[in-house]
Amino acid sequence: METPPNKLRILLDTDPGGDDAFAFLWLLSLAKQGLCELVAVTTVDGNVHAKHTFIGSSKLLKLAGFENIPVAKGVIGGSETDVEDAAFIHGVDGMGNLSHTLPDITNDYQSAPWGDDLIIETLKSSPQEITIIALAPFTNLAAAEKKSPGILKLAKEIIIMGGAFQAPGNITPEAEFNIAYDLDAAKTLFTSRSDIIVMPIDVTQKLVFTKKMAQQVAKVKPESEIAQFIIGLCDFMTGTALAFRETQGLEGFLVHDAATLAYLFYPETLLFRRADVWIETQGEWTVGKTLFDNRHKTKVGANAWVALEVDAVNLLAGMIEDLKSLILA
Ligand SMILES: [Ca+2]
Repeated sequence: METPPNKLRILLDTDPGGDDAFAFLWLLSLAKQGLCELVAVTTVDGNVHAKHTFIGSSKLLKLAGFENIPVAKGVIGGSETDVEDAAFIHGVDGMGNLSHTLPDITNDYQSAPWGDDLIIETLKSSPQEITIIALAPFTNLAAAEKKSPGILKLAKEIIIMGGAFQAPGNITPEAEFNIAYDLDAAKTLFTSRSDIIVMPIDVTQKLVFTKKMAQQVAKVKPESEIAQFIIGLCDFMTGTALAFRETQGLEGFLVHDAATLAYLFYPETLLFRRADVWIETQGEWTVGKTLFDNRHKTKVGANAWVALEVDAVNLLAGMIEDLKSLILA
C-alpha cells in the first residue's frame, strides 16, 4: 500500500529499556491503526549494551508483526563519562529479563547496518519527510551529524526524551540519563537545529503506568503474547521503580519515553516553552544538567521546545486504549 503524502513517517532511535519497550509498543499500535509508518529502528548503546538493545528491539518488532522493518545497531564509543548503564533498572537484557519469552529473531547483530549510517541514508532518501523519535543517549544522531554535517536538518522533526530542568535528575541529582550518558552527543544534537522537541523528566516524572493499567490493557485478550509481556514487564519495572522511590509509592513505573508519542498523537496533553537549552559540561556537581534562562527575556537563539506541563491522565488514557487495540489487532 502506498503511503499517503501527509502520513507521519517515523525513525525510532531507542535503547530498550522497559519504558522504551512501552513506547515502542505504543508506536507499533499507532502504525497498525494507520496513523503513521515506522520506516526504521536504530538501536543505541545506553540502558544496556548495544547488542541487547538490538536484540530487544528486533524481538519487539517480531512480537507485533513488524519484523520487516530495518534495524540498525548502535554506534559504540560516544564521549567517555562516568555514567554506568541502567541494567539494574531494566534487567540485564533491558527487557525485565523477559526477552527469552519473546519470539526468536533472524536479525543478525554482526551484519546489521550501523545506526548513524541508517539515519543518514534514511534522511537523504526522504528529505524533510522523516520524523525522528529519540529515546536514548544521542550517540547515533551525533555520529550521523559528524559524518554528514547538516544531515539532522533534513529530518522533518526531532523529538527526544531527555533532560531535567526544574525537576531533579535521575542519574545524578541534576542530570538525566540520556543527556549525561553521552554529553558530547547531546551537545551536538542541540546545536544541529533550532526546533528540537524535548520531553524532560519535568513531565515524564508524572507518567506513572500502574500495574492496574497493565491489567486493564491485558484483559482485552489475556492469552495474547503481547498482553502477557506487558504484564510481566510492568511487574518487573514496578519492582525497580518502588526500590528507587520513583513513583511516590504508587504500584507502577515511569514510562518516560512514551511522552514523545504524546507530542505527535495527543498534543493536547502537553504545554511547551520555547527555550535555548544549554548543557552543563564543566560543573563540579552538575555535569549533564540541562537548563535555560527562565527570566523574561526575548527568545532569540532558541534551539528547542521544552515540555513543562502534562495532562498525565489523558496521556495515559490514550496510551492504554492504543495498547488495547494493538493486542486486539
Ligand atoms: Ca530509553
